[in-house]
Amino acid sequence: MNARPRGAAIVMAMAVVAMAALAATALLLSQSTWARRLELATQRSQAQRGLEAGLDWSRALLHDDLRASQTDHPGEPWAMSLPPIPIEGGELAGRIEDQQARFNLNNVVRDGVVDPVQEECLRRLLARLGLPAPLAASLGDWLDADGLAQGGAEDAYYLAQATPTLAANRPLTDLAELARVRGFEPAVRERLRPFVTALPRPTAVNVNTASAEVIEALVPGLGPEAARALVAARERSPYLDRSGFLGRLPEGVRLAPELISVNSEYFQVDFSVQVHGARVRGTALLVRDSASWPRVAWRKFP
Ligand SMILES: [Ca+2]
Ligand SMILES: [Ca+2]
Repeated sequence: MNARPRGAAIVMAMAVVAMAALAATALLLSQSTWARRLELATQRSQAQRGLEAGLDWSRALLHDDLRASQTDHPGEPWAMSLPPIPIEGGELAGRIEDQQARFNLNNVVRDGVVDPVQEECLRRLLARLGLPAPLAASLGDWLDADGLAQGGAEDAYYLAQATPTLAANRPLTDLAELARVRGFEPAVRERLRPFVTALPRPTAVNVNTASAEVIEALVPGLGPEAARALVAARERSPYLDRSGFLGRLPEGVRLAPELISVNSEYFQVDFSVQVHGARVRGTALLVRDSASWPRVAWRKFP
């Protein structure tokens, strides 16, 4: 063999070796990426199981609470935030929040028709929060069954928008739906969020958990100072029944008893779980309407 072909053969052999080395490196890399992905997926599914455990824990806690007490107030075990607790490879944290501490926006319409008493409560809440009064009529038209604009907006308005849509003419399924209602700009929704909820049926406000703002909205002529006094009074001992609360209203102030309760059926649970590099969050609405195990009305789990 002369020198030239031999040299070429050596170069060729070196190239083959180099390519093989490159291929092996690429394979190793893709294997390690794959292994990492698999590890993350495993951690994620562990974290999801953690969320399920959190939900079961909440249901058990609420179930036990119903057997132990006729009232629901912030001093009860369900109301304490769960500090991060260790689980295998990570931690679980969360809390349960009474949704009847808030004004249920779906109360504004009952059986397809605006309920003037509830609409008035919403107007007072809007005024208390410094938000425009016409929002109440906007919501009323969005929720009521008819297509007749009564101070708010119906299909004609929603069809004329950049993204045409129709008025829902039914209860809100979720607070996020407010974004579609006339006037409920992001800043408005942000201001309202801590005080309102959207529950699947009409509900009373639990005066043992509601904020002073929500209580003030319920009671015509109450005012902020008296509302704060009613909240302060329950901190010493919760209201045991409606008349316990009604009896503390200032002279001359009246409230329809059916607007309030001292216990609750709707609770929202929020959990976050971290397992090594994976973190997941979940939210669910629980209904506890009898001595049976609380039901899940909806859940947003990954
Ligand atoms: Ca209770
Ligand atoms: Ca309507």
